[in-house]
Amino acid sequence: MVQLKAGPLGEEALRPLPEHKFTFGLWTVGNRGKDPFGSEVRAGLDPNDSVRKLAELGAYGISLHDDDLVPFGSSAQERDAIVRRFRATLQESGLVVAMATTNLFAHPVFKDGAFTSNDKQVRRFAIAKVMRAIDLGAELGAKTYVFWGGREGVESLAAKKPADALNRFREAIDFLSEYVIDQGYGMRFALEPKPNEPRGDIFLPTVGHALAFINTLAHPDMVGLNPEVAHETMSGLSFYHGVAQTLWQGKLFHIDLNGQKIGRYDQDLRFGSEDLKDSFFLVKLLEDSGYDGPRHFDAHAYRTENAEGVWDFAAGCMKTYLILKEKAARFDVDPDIQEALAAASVGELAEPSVGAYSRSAALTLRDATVDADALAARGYYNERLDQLVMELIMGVR
Ligand SMILES: [Mn+2]
Repeated sequence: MVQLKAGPLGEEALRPLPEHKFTFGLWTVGNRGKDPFGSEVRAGLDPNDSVRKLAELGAYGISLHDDDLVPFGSSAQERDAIVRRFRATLQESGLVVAMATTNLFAHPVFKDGAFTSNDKQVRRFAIAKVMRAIDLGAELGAKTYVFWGGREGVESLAAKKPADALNRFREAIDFLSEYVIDQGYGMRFALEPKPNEPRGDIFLPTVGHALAFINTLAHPDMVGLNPEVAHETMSGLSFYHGVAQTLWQGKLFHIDLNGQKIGRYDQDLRFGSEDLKDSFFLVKLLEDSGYDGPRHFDAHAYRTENAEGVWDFAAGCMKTYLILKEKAARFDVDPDIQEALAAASVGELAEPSVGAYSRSAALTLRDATVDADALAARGYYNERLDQLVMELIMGVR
């Protein structure tokens, strides 16, 4: 076996630091283990305690829904007192609020949707709630505002005309874009696709649907994506490919990292705990791409865990990311892997196929004789390449 220059995966390289930009939703470490079949198994956490503990573990920041910090229905006075105390905790701990979002799914008023409820009064209430939540996010310094349309969907296909729903979704995003511009907040929006759960079918179900939707908006430059491992994986899609295309289109504004088995309910498992190979290439992609946004974990501890297990979960998300980051660096210096990449002609895909159009180039190409059988005879050595990747991930090289 080749001995690589890169050192062992020492504790130093695997210690999370603010510069790694790891962030957690308040709702993630605050998850109390409730599921459709059982009640809470853990006590609730004070958001101020969560901030202090995450700072201790080496996180960079947190994210929140409006209601995670300020309970639904709080008075203006209560809100201000809560926010004042929270800002003081952030300042003491050094954590930032990297992203904010709105809870448009928990209250029964949103049972038919928020931006796409058939009831116009509900739609207006939802947009107003988002404006107040954007104000809160701006006050706390959030630069990215996420839209996850959890209730924007149907069980009965007869219940909503999809084109009307998409028009109302677009109307809401366009209106809120103007609000952010008008207030001078300098925030960007990130849409978070999901195929189903809690609705039977949700609008903008995948990265592809959401990217196409952005092109129809009044301020497409302000709007990108917040893709999530679990959501694309639920659809049976490669999250790595989804994120790669999002980056290619300049639309990776934020990312939700977690773990998920294909075809299951939304599991929100610890990052890297399921598809290790897709997670490895995801981390390599993020690190190679120059993406400098938060590495945001939207997941929660198993329902088996007590309060202690929650912090094992949080530390595990960050440690796995850093291990995969180290392994991604080894990928680039492993001579056997580099040789296998060359044998697979990976670099050749970066070369233009035909170059710029000219009539003479086109006719020469069209009329040239090609020995397709000779081309077909070559191998691409993908077996050799993939085995080496697996050996790298499994820790034997
Ligand atoms: Mn999410």
